This record gives sequence, C-alpha cells and structure tokens, in this order.
Amino acid sequence: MFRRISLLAATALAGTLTLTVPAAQGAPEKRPTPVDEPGVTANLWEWNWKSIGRECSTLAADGYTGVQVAPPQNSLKRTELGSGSDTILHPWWEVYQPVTYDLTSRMGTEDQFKAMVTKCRKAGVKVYVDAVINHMTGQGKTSYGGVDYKPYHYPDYGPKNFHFTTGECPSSDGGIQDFNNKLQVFKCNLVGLEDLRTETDKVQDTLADYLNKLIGYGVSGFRVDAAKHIGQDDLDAIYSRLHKTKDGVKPYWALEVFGGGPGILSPEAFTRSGDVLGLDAAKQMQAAFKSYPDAHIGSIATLEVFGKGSGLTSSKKTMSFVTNHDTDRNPGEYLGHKDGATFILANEWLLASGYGSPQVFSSFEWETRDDSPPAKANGLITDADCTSGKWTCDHRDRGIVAMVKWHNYVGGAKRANFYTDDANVIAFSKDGKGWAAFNNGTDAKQIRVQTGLPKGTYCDVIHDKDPGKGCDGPTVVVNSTGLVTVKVAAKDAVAFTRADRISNLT
Ligand code: ARE
Repeated sequence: MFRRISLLAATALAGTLTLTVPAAQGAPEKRPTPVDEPGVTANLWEWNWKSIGRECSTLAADGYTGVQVAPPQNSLKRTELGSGSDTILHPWWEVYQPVTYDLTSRMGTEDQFKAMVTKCRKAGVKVYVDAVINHMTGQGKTSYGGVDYKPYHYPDYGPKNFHFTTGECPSSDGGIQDFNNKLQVFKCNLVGLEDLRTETDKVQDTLADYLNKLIGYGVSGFRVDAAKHIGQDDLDAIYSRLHKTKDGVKPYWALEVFGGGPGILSPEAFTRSGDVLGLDAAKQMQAAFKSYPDAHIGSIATLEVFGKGSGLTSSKKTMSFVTNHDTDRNPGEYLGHKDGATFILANEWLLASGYGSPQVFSSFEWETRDDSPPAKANGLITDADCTSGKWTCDHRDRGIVAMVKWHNYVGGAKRANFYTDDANVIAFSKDGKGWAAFNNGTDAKQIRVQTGLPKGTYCDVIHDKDPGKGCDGPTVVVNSTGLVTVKVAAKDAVAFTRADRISNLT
C-alpha cells in the first residue's frame, strides 16, 4: 500500500514538473534550419584524442568533412571482473556508462579533447560527439576521472533524477522486458543502465550544460546514443536548450533508433526531432552484399531501389553507414570490417549511391565482442597506428578514399544510366558528373554500358595508386556516344568523375 501511494505521489510530482515549465520556455522550439550537415564523416571510434588530432589533416586531404568521436565524458572504470564469460577488465563499452560530464576519459584528458577539436577544425574537419545522455552507469564504483559513485548517486544526480528510484518504470525488474512497450522503452533501465528522468528541467539543464560545453569547445553536432529511450519530447526539449556551434548554426543531431519498434518507437517517427542513424539501411546493405562462408551471396541488383522507395527513412534525414560499433559486432545481420573486400565494396557503393550523410567506420581489430581497444593496463587507449595491424584504418582504404572524393565531386547530381545484369553487377552515372560500376560476384565481368560522360580516356580512381599525381591506375575509354566497355574484377569497382579525364582522345 505504502509503495502504491509513493508511486502515485512520484507520478503526480512528475506531472506537476512538466506542467509548471515557465510559459516563456513553452513548447520546444522547432529545429532552426539550416543545421550543420556533416557531409562525409569518418567514425574513428575509440581512437584517442591525440591520434584523432593527428589524423585530421589526412582526413581533410582525403575529402572527409567531419569526424565522429567516441563518448568523451568521464565513465565507469572497472576494477574487477564479473563471473563466467566476463574476462575483459576494460571492455570497449565502459565509455557508454557516464559518471560525470568532465572530459577525463579512456581517450584522454579534457585539454587533449579541446586540443583535438581545435586542430581538426583548423584542418577543416568538424567534430561530432557520441553523446550518452539517456542514462548513467549500470555497474562499478569508480571512474576514469577518479570520481567514485554508488547506484543512483553521482555528483550531478541523486535518486530523484531516475525513473527507477521514483517508481516510474513499470516493469517488474526495472529493466526493458518489452522493446515494443513505450513506457518501458522510455522509463526503464536499458541493459541495467540507470535511466535518467529526461523529462525534467533538472536533467535537461544538466545535459544541455554538458552538450553546450562541447559546443563551446568547437563541436559541431552529436550522435545521440540510445535516443529511442529518451523519446521525441525530451530530445526536443534538450535540443531547444543547445547553443549555436562555432559555425553559427544549430548542431547536427543524429538519433540512434534501431528499427523494429512500432509507431512512435520507429526510426521514421524520430525524424521529426533530428536525423536518424541508418540502421535499417545497413541491414538492407548486408542483405544485398552478404557473403557467408556457406557461399550464400546476396544480389546487389536489388540496390536499384534504395532509400524511401525500399522502406527506409528519407535520404535527407539519415546518417548512413555500412556499419558502426554495434553492428560490426553483429555479423548475422550487418556487414563489418571482418567482411573484407565485401565491406570495402559496400562502403564504395554507399558513397556513390548518395543515400544519407555517409559515414565510414574505422576502428580496432577485435576477436571477441567485448575486446578492449588497444590500451594500457589501466584502460587508457594507446595511440592509433595504421601500420600496427591493431587498427583497421578502413577510412584510409584507397578505394574508399577515391569514392569519398567522387561523392564530393558529383554532389547532388541525379542518378542516370542505371545498369544491372540482374545478378551481382551494377553501374550508374551521376548526371554528367561521374560514373561507377560495382561487381559483388565471385568472377570478373565485362560490361558495355552508357556513362553519360564525354568521350575520352579516364583514370579509374579506385585503382589509382597515387591520386593527385598523374594516373598510375588503369585507364578506361569512353567512346563518342558515351559508351564504355570495361571489365570489373570480382568484389571490386571501377569509377571516375568528369575531372578524371586524362585525355579527350579515345
Ligand atoms: C554492459 C554489459 C551489460 C550490462 C551493462 C550495465 O554488456 O551486460 O548489463 O553494461 O552494466 C553498450 C554495449 C552494452 C553495454 C553498454 C554499457 O552494447 O553491452 O552493457 O554499452 O556499457 C538497444 C537500444 C540501443 C542500444 C542497444 C545496445 O535501443 O540504443 O540496445 N545501443 C546503444 C549503443 C551501445 C551501448 C548503449 C546503447 C548503451 O550503441 O553500444 O551499449 O549506452 C532491437 C531493439 C533495439 C535494441 C536492439 C539490441 O533491435 O529494437 O532497441 O537496441 O534490439 O540489439
């Protein structure tokens, strides 16, 4: 009985708080436009700040306009192992358990973070932060910043700031038992992570202070972790409190919403509040490109239709990628670095497709799901080194870089001259600006297709070894009617833009 009364009291209190928001603040303001759109970003996930700062000049030279970085806030630092399969002291996921919003993390200090942002901005690369704002920790007692805590007790928050402790989570164990249940998804603990009362002024102000601090350091936008569990209204209220970035626009806001949830929980339903991550798009890419050890190969002919037409969120509302840190570890449903040539080819295709704001995932090699990034024994991540074999450095892959530049060159030009053999080869042009062909099959294939480009000899940029310094890759001849006859190797691509014409002779 007592519990029932306190539950009602808590609910009434929550109701009052919502209703007494000062009139001046009123309903969350609409997202002012234009927000900062990211162009092509590299997701240098769990690279430390020093390494990202160093990489930004390379990123800029390769055509990337932004870099996404791992959660920078002070997080859980594990001090002991659990039982059974829990054998990794500092798994990658420590950083998804915030303790305070100071920026001492596995990736470096607050000063190193600031220096990285400044360096990247100077190089012309904007920084997008993975913002973990739905919850605090779900385990542990100390943090990389040295701050100790107990469940539901942190320097910024106490028990009245969490749905579980106020009795607002309706599930029997405080967790999300049903991912299709709105109240559970919004108000219960996702995998045991203490769910913040993001509908309250106190929590919204604290989160906005954190994000505004990052904006003050020069950050241009956010990937909002577990956005589905915050909900549209709270996301809007937090966003309305955010300052403009150093570029004078409101920050980019990309919401992590896995598909599959009904109605208000669907990715489409979150597009009113921001862009969404293209998780279903990544799934469709895997279905089209997949290559399993059992020789089951997908068909990229299906990619003739991709985007709104194939049931995805619209291109202009989507941050697209072949994989991210979660999906890279879920090979049954998504492509990842371990797919090798297929993964590279899918990235090349995504960049050519024009779907969404494309992002290239690049991180560390792992063997088991929980593996730590390369780090010292104390959990601090060591410098990324593309020659060590420990970091994948897929963002530097020659073919991917070629297609980043191709993507930037063709801009918003419309697709034309789509060709498919109805099996595993496709080719298309971008309205007089560029042309590309993709072969996801296991044998080379010769095609004769229309490029829509003027006659001449072009450099195949996918295989040009030293871009910008003449063409040392294969050349491709376009005849006087725009036709090309070219052999596309298995699991490979051929591409060029109008700017890659090295001679008008055929
Ligand atoms: C870790 C341990 C847990 C432990 C917990 C708390 O693994 O055993 O209970 O700590 O102590 C990441 C890791 C988790 C990790 C967590 C915190 O993946 O393993 O937990 O960090 O350290 C749903 C959400 C979606 C979420 C996924 C994981 O909707 O937002 O679950 N993804 C983000 C990140 C993750 C991160 C978190 C959120 C937490 O990208 O990397 O977790 O910050 C259907 C549903 C989806 C559901 C999906 C799960 O598709 O519709 O809603 O996603 O299944 O695959």
